[in-house]
Amino acid sequence: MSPTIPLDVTPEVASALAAGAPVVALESTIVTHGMPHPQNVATAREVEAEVRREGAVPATIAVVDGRIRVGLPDEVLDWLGTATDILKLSRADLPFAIAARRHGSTTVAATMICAHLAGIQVFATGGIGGVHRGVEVTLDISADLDELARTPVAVICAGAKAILDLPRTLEYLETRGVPVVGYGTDEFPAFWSRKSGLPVPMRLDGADALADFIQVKAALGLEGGVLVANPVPHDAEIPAAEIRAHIEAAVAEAVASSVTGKAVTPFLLRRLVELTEGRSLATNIVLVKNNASVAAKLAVALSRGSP
Ligand code: PSU
Ligand code: MN
Repeated sequence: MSPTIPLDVTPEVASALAAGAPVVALESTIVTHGMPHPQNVATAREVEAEVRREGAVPATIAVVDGRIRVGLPDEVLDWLGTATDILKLSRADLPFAIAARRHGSTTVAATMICAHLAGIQVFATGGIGGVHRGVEVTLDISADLDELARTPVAVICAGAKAILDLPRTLEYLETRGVPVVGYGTDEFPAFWSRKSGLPVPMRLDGADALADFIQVKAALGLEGGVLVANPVPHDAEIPAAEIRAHIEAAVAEAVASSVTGKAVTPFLLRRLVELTEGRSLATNIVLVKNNASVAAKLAVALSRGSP
């Protein structure tokens, strides 16, 4: 007998989904591995509030005691914010955490999988994982990219993190047939910076245009998600020229200290907060909230378009 999926959806999220009301999925790796305490928990709450402000229901996702939780009560979020035994889950280890009854935070890839299982179409994060610098040596390509190619969830982000090889990240997404949409921009944003120097393959302005695009893609029977690249607001950005040297220093340190695998992204984010004296964290917080707001507008537009 095959086991049933251990999926716990909060009553609020479940009734919104049943009514066709807008819901936005949120990830939890940003809480456990992406930001320091207490900003991690405070940001998660502000992001949820942003989703509500735009008229949608937030559904933060994590695995607790081997059960997928969609919608997290305050006390669980508080616990995640300081716990040290939380696995960083992607596609490969989501079933491990469930079978071994472990706790895990969900990355972009795992959040997409869980959101889709719950019936959620829209998800906001900070920046997706991508092709790492030095990929010729390490072959480090985030599983987020392949997930975008297979799971039908729209991911709103501020581009890919600028610690990555952005030209190769875009090439890989193109190869895998993932639509990368600039939201009100012609240029692919670089997480902390609004500009990367790289054009986006397509641009859409406004939530209704995004919703139309997603519905046409679904009607064509095309599998996979959509990556919506939404630049950080002007007043919060760190221009690329200012952060470049810090990124290069952090990447060199990671190589020198033999940091590999899942530890790479958390290491680089942490070092950048130190090297920028907190500025990169402040920018990260603003961009996640900005993505949550666009995601909620998109979820609202999609719910209007649904029969
Ligand atoms: N966005 C942020 N901070 C983060 C992440 C996204 O602002 O920490 C996380 C996401 O969970 C993403 C992960 O999936 O970083 C990428 O990890 P990796 O490079 O190991 O795939
Ligand atoms: Mn990796």
